[in-house]
Amino acid sequence: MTQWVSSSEIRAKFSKMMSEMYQKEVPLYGDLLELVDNINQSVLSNNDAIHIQLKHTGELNRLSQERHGAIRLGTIEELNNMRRILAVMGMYPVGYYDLVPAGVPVHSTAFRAIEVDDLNQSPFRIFTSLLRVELIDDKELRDLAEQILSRRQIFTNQALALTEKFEQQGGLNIADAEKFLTEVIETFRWHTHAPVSKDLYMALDNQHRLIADVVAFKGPHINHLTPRTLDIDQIQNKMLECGITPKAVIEGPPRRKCPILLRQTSFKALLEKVKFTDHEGGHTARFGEIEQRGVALTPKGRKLYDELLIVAQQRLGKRPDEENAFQYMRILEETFQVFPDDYRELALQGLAYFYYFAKPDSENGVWTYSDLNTLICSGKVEIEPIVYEDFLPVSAAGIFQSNLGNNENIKFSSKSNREIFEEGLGVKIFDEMQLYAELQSRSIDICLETLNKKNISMV
Ligand code: OOG
Ligand code: NI
Repeated sequence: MTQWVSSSEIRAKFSKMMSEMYQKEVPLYGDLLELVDNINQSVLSNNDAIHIQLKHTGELNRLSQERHGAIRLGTIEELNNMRRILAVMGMYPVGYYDLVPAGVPVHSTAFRAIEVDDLNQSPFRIFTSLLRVELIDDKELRDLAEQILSRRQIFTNQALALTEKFEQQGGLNIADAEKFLTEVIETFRWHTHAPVSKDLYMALDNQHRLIADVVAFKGPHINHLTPRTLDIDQIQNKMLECGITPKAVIEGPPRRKCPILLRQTSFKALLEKVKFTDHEGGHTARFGEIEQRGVALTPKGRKLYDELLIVAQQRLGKRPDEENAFQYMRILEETFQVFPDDYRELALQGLAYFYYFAKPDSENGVWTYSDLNTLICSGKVEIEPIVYEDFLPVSAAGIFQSNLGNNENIKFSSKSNREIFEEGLGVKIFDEMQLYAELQSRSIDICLETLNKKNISMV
C-alpha cells in the first residue's frame, strides 16, 4: 500500500518554507525572529513555572515554529480553492471574524489544525480575509475591480491538480507532497510587477488601501508572519533599539500574571517599489508581527473581556495612538483589575478553559463533574491552561489599520454575512468555543476516570 505523508508533516514543511521565503522578501522579519528567539530563551531560563507549564501542555517544542500568517483574497472561488488546498495540510476554517463594523471591508476566518497533537506538531495558521468588493461605492471602479479579479488565477494548475489527487486518493505520497508544496508556495509570493496601471492602483487605493492590496496584485502575497513570544512587552520596548519601528500599542488585554487570549503588536509595513504596467510606484502592505498567547476564555470570560475592552476604549475617548499609548496601557490595566488574575480562580469561576490532571489520591468516593471545584481546592486535581489558538476581531482590525494608512474613519453600512462566506468556503466554519469546551471535557473525563479507578482499587 502507498504511504501517504501526514497532513501535519506537510503543514510543518509549508510553515518552514513560508518563513524562509518571507525572510528573504522582508529581511527585517528575520531580525524580528532573532529578537523573539533571544527573549524566549531568556524567559524560559529565568522562569521555571513557564518552562514546566509549556512542557506539561506539549507547547515547548512548538515554540520556535511559526505561529501564523495572513492573506487577503478577492473572490469566493479563490476562497473555495484556498480551503481545499489548506485541507491537504490539515488546516480547517475556525472562527468567523467580521471586520466591517471596524471599518475594514473584509470578513475572515483562520485556517488551522484542530487536534492537540496536530497543533503541537505544527501550530501554523493562516488568517484569511475575503475582500467585500461589493462595498466599493464607486460603481465603475467596483465593476472594474470585479472584472480584474474574475480574470486572475492565483493558483498554479499543478497545485490544483495535486489537490484534486489528494481529495480522490485521501492522501499524497512523498514525491507528490514535495511537488504540491513548491507549487502552492507560488500563490503566496510577492510580485514586483503589478498587472494594473498606476492610475488604477491610485483609484483603488483611494477607496481603501486594502482594496488596492487585493485587486492590483497578481495574487494574495503573504502580508505578515507572526512568531510567538513569551514576553511581548519586552519586545515592544526593544524593537526600536533594534531599528524596528513598532505600532503604537499592543492589541488585546493588558499584561497580567496569568495571560489571557492574545496580545499582538507589529512593526509597520514597509514601502516597497512596484512596477505598474505603465509607471513605477510604491505600495505598503507587508509587515512583521509578534503575538503572546494566553489561556482560552469561556463564553462567560469572553463576554467580560469584550465588556472591559469597550470600557477602556471609552475611557480613552479616542483611537489609541503614539501620543496616548502610555495612557491607554494604564487605563487598560486599571480596567482589567476586576478580571481575576489567578488560574485557579479563573477555573473556579468558569472564566477560562483548562486541562485537568488527576493527582495521586487515596480517598474513597466516586467523583463527578460537580465535584471539580472541590477537587481543585483540595489539590487532588491540577489544572493547566488551554492556550487560545484563535484571533480577536478588534485586535485584527487594529493590526490591519496600523498598516493601511489613515482611511480608518470609513463606515461601511453592511451586515455581517457569515452564510455567504461559508457558502463560498463550501464547508461550515468550526466554532472555536466548542473546540475548547470539547478539549476541556475530554481531559476532565480522563481525570475523573483516573481518580475513580484509583478509589475503586483502594477499596
Ligand atoms: C490580517 C490582520 C489580522 C491578526 O493577527 O489579527 C491578523 C491582515 O492584515 O491581513 O493577522
Ligand atoms: Ni496577524
